[in-house]
Amino acid sequence: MLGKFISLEGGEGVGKTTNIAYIQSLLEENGISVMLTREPGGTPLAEALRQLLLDKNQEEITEQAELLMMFAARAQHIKHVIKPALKQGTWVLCDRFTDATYAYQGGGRAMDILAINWLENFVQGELRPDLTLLLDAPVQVGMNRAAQRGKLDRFELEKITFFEKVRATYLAMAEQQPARIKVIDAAQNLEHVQAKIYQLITQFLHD
Ligand code: T5A
Repeated sequence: MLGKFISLEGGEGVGKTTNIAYIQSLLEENGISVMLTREPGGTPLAEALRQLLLDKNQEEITEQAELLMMFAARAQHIKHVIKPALKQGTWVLCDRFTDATYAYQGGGRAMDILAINWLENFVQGELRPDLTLLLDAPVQVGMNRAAQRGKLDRFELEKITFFEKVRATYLAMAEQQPARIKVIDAAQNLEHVQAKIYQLITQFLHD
């Protein structure tokens, strides 16, 4: 049996990292073997690309280079980590995946969606998440939480309007693909957020 592929999405500071371990524990309580990973990243080369992508103290990265680096990291991640795990029956829980490219590069940077779509098919073939949990909160809520955590990375220095476009793109995708993308109100306290996650994961396990 192939493992299932679950991704976690949302804007800056909405709580993806905080909640991923909770989802892992819910799945493990049901006897499922789970691997946690993240994008960009997940392999040594992809993590090196992540460093370059998040580092604000370097030459300006063109939009095209940024998009290609995201997919270069993803190609490594899929071949060396995600597909082998799914093949073994391990479930993959990924902090961001290609929806982030549509939201940040497609929405935030207004890059050509057809180019993103072509790269998605080229790099992933048929691979898509089986379930995506979209943590959604007003931009300022997430930015305040991210700021409390300390130093801001290259993306977190973007203007509010950029993140408004990211959020709107995520919500539009959720509306277009309601069977896969489930929206969670992440402005609520952690207890509420995790109660909703519990409900969605339980439902997914019984479908
Ligand atoms: N990117 C990524 C692209 O542009 N294109 C792509 O294709 C991909 C894959 C990656 C960056 O790369 C971009 C997007 C990103 O800018 P990242 O580290 O994955 O960076 O993403 P970030 O959003 O920067 O991750 P963060 O760690 O900032 O946000 P999280 O993980 O969503 O938030 P988390 O869990 O660290 O929580 C932030 C703070 O809020 C508190 C937590 O305790 C923490 O202090 N918190 C709450 N407080 C109150 N109530 C709640 N419900 C809370 N939930 C969390």
